[in-house]
Amino acid sequence: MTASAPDFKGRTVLILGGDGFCGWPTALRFSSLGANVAILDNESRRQIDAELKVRSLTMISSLPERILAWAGESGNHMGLFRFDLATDYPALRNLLAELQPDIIVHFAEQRSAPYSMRSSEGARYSIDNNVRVTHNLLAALAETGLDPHLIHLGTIGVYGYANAGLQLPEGYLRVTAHGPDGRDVKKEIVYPGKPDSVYHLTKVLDQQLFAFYNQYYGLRITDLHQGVVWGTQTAETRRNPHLVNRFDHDPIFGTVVNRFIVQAIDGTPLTVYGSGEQARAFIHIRDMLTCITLAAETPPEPGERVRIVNQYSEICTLNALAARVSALTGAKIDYLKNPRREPEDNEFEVSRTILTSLGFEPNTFEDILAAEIADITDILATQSPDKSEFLKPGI
Ligand code: NAD
Ligand code: USQ
Repeated sequence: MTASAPDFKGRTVLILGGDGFCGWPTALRFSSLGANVAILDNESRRQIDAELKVRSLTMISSLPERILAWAGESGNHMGLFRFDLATDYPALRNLLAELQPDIIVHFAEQRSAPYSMRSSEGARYSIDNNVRVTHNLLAALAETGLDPHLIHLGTIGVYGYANAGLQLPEGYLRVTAHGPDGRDVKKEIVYPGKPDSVYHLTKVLDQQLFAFYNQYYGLRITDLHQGVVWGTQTAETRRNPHLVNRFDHDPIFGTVVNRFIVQAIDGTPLTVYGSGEQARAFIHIRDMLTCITLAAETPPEPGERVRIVNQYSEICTLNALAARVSALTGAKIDYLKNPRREPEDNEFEVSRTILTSLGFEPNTFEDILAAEIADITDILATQSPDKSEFLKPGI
């Protein structure tokens, strides 16, 4: 945390994907810190919920209701724009030219690895949507000549999870290249992507797009390589039932910590995939907000290469995580055949120099898991009308 609360008064912040799990609380946070906030979302995620016949366990209000409730609570009016970033380039270009944002936070992608791997349709949609959204945005910034700070939510999964004893750097790798003519050249390259899903592949492709538009057009970009997000409520989403954040628990969009918490509350066993020795990086949603505002306060200098920042609070294995949840709740643990193709006993060391140097102090499971379980128990008691919707075992 920084010593004093950041101040974004007078700054215009555009949140792409501002109806989502990460985007909605981020929009509220920037608004509460004084920024003029606009949300752009095509509500595709709500449509995917309907397609998959799943829903957030919290009763999320419609986007206009959310915006209205926030105006009532805070007196701050957020702009709302609803169109598809992948297919409506003119609308995007015109909106940017009109708003002239100082900061753009880009969350607007299909973010589920299982969704991208469940069918060729899921894979094609993930590539088509994510790559086109990112490229349309970059092309529109180049065309309009605007110079906002673009903050993208990327993923630690771009590095792959089997890093064979190497501590993962923040985006760039120093290498000595052995040329075919026998000469050695030292250089820094973007860490070679090793995605485990088509979704993660889209983030690897995003990295190349960012590198090109940064080098050619001088766009100022921060790419946050984020771990698995958990938790749900933030200081702002608690202020009114219409502001509640989404809580995904299904096997496609529910991330593992939130699934384990709901399983424990529901009295069903925790579903550990495979050996459970997979190590992952995790971050609570409130820490995510701290990191995004820290990044927003410290934009790259003009001419600086894409700033790649590893964003997580803690690394642990799924077994360690399940043991913690079980110790707090008495939940049993089930080991299921792993539905994913992923390394199951990876060493995983990831540097986090930049955020630490900016003053980020992470919350760990030790610090906040028990309180989060209690909190989610309370939220679900009031927010989840149909308890039978709770986790079904399986993938
Ligand atoms: P989410 O699915 O809840 O939200 C994404 C939002 O983007 C949705 O509201 C969706 O409607 C919107 N969107 C998607 N395509 C769009 C398009 N073409 N035009 C306009 N809007 C569009 O996902 P999330 O969990 O909030 O994740 C947000 C971002 O953060 C993603 O890019 C994801 O890769 C990244 N991230 C998430 C996590 C996590 O654990 N949730 C971890 C690391 C990184
Ligand atoms: N897992 C289980 N049991 C479950 C669900 C998942 O053991 O019930 C395991 C998975 O096999 C995997 C790990 O938990 O090993 C994480 O899975 P997840 O579904 O929680 O998260 P993941 O697919 O990695 O994706 C999430 C977000 C994605 C983001 C990524 C960050 O959905 O948008 O990019 O976390 S990272 O993992 O660092 O790449």
